[in-house]
Amino acid sequence: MINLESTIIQSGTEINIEEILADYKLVVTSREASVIGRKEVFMGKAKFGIFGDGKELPQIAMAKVFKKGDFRSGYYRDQTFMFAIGEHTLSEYFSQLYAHTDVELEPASAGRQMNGHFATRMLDDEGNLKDIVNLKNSSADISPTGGQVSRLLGLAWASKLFRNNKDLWQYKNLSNKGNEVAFGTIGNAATSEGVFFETINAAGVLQVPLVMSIWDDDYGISVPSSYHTTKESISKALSGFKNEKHAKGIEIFVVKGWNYTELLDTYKKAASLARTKHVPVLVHVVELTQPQGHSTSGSHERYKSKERIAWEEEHDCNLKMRNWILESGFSTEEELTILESEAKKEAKDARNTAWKKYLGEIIHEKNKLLQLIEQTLSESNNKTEIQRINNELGALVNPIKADLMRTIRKILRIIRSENIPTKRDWNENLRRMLANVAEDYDTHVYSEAPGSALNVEPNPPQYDKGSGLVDGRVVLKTCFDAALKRDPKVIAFGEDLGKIGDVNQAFAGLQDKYGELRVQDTGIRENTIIGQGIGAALRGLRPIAEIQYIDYLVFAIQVLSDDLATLQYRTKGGQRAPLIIRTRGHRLEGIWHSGSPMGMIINALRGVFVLVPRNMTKAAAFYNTMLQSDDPALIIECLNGYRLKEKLPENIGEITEPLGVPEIIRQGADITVVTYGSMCRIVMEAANQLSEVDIDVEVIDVQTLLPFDRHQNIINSIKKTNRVVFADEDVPGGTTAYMMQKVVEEQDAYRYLDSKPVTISGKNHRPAYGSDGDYFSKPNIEEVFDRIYEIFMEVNPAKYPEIYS
Ligand SMILES: Cc1ncc(C[n+]2csc(CCOP(=O)(O)OP(=O)(O)O)c2C)c(N)n1
Ligand SMILES: [Mg+2]
Repeated sequence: MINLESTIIQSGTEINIEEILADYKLVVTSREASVIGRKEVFMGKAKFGIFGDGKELPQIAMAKVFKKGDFRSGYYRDQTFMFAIGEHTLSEYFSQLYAHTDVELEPASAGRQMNGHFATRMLDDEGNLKDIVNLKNSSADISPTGGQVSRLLGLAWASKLFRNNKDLWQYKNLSNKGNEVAFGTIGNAATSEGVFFETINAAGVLQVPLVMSIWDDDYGISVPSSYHTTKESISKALSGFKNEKHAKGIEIFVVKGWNYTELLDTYKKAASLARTKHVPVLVHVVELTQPQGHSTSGSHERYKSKERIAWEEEHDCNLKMRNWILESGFSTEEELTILESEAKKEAKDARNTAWKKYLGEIIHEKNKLLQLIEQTLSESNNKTEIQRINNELGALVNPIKADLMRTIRKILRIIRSENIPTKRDWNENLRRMLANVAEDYDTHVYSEAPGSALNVEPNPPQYDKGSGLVDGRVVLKTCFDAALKRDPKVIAFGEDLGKIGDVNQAFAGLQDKYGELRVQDTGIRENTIIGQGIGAALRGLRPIAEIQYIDYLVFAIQVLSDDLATLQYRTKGGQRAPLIIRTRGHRLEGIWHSGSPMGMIINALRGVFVLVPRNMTKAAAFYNTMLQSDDPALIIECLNGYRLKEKLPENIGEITEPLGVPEIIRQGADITVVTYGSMCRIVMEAANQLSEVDIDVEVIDVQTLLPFDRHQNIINSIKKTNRVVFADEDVPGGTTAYMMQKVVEEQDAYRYLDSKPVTISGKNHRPAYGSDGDYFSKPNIEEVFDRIYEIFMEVNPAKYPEIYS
């Protein structure tokens, strides 16, 4: 008989035997899910599998201290944790393995992510944040190893802001005065990534409630720790970060991953330190194993020695727990065997349920198509070919949607010249299926909720008689001042942004006015500046993260592209991070202070709006627009525009600018130039000079690259002028090629062109230093003049003789 009385174990952690056995059952269930999952892949029922076997026990301990309002930012091994906090069911686990696109059955990603990529749904149907303080939250995983820790910093930092800024206490659905802890997990090998060190350092500097667990199994796929980590131990390597009495750092714990009581004890201490004192904690969980190897892509016998495999078998955390239960007399062999078989049955049943639901829908569709083929066979003269397709489809045991789509398309191709009744049915099926798969795979790149940035109403600037001319930076400063005043959730941070108010002084004096918690300096660490913003935005704040120059955005492209840009897509609208990234670029001085790598940016950042205002009033309008919306955006100010004079609108705090609406900034009849940003001024001046030789240029500022001309207005200009030039400062074939594709292909501009479409861009190298470097690296007024003049030389050589001979 088992004694069900409470038992006291280690450092006063009290736990009763029922709980111990429930924990054991969960780790066994989780292990079984991994075992079955691997088999499913090998049976061809799923494409790829990566599982949490060998890492079960520490996750139970972490789950025990994970409270409502807390956040996880982890990686693909965390299934046991997700089961334990009740935010991932076994059938959801298998539905994800099968890539089921039903969001009810696969709420993490609706079939968009590989298995083991967890996420909770944080938004309601209207796209509003739920009462996240009463939910156990997991931010959405990404596959790039280590990529999750940048966002972890932000999730933890938000607690600090919520605790220390009393103006935020009113948002009771977001935070309970900053008591929330952000729990991170990362593999031992992934700690070699630069962003891990950047995050640890920033956490120590910021003193934020972050508990970073390292699941250490001594390997990263086939590569052992000796290749990854100094001293083969990340906790040893990081020991200089350790908290000291008079020097704040991070707390470091090392614990064996198979020791249940030690784990409970350690996580209790770690969470308490983080929660009560906002001390960042690192928990290095050692001696973990990987019983099935890394993933379904290979077997670990290829790279682990026999001795290592034997050691892993012996130190399997589930086995160790079992032995401990028996040795402690908490249960008997017989009882554990029963419990284990129950656990296994639960996993198997969940597999069966999930598979049935997944396949059931497709088989239903398949049968409908087979019936339709029967009918078509009776109508068509192409019986042999149709019969062959019938046989192919009929033979498929586990069809996928692509098989059905292929069938429909092939049948329609075969009957293309026949006028038979079922043709209409086939076309209907095609349309229905295309709509379904578009919904499954091609939605939620941006917000589709009422809060989409595309729904923000335009509000133009108003000027009264007293509106004087001021420096561009003052226009921005007035806008930021109004935003900070309006909403306590607005925060701004970046290198040199706090004390001096950014290198161009658009935040000058605002730290004094709103305090360090609202307007903050950061270290030089672009990746985690963005991570700070993503985490804070996920938690309902309205961050403006500044990257000092666009050229340094390259350091952050990874997190922007992998994390921020994919967030809404990879959760099918289950999460959003309306982060605004502020930066400046285009023209100034030298290789790293005048870049305009817009092609790189727009191609890497689908999912983030990219706005390229030509002056600071436009920039201010975009900040206001984005602050009213659910979507993230990158706003690139013109580096040479801070000292240019602009009229200060009296309604600067309210002006908004619609996204994807180009503006004609000069009317003209002969040729259309499509451009943006700093190039607007160059093109406008060239246009003035061209008018002197009787060439009347229409200049269009596209204003936003993502989205681009949503209402397809540029074509109307080309219908009038019949000629088009795309101009910018990017490399040849960069964003000018993108704009050309959007206009010539998508808007069918080729139909109206009387001359070949032309691109004017920067040179094939980064801009050289100095005013001459600028003149000879970027398009200049004379070059724009000449390239446009050349077009007219071809049109009318008599009127436009060669200038240079
Ligand atoms: C940035 C990046 N590089 C490489 C990979 C391929 N990859 C996936 S998992 C992995 C090993 C990770 O090992 P570790 O961090 O120790 O985690 P474990 O799988 O051992 O738990 C690698 C190299 C990746 N996903 N992302
Ligand atoms: Mg590892």
